[in-house]
Amino acid sequence: MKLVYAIVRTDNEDDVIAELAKNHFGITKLSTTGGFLKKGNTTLLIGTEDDQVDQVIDIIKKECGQRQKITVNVPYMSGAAMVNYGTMPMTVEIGGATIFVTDVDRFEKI
Ligand code: 2BA
Repeated sequence: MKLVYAIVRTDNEDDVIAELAKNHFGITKLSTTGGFLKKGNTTLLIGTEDDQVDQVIDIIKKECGQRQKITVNVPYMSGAAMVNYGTMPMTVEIGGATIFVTDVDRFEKI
């Protein structure tokens, strides 16, 4: 058995969850925050059999769409510490999903 962690944009979560649920996958949704942009995103935990992992990833791919470039203002500090704080524009890629697949040693519902 595997546990899939999928970090998706909050905009995409409803579509991904609906399609996974339609295909009878169990899902837990966590409200999370990206460490870089400090914006809300959604982490889905999906426990599934090994031979269904590709189907899970295909659904996530289809519902999350292509990655796209956006420009965001990220904080920076210049000069002496604690003196000059500001933001600077930076282009980052968002969208799609970040997926980790891990082995599950034991799974029980009690
Ligand atoms: P954030 O950490 O808020 O990152 C948002 C986007 O900013 C990233 O998109 C990436 O394009 C860019 N980015 C992140 N760290 C960067 C850095 N140190 N320098 C320059 N640009 C950077 P994604 O790669 O699609 O990641 C989307 C979200 O997935 C991340 O949100 C984070 O919550 C999660 N994530 C991505 N990689 C991860 C990893 N290796 N471990 C755990 N979570 C991860």
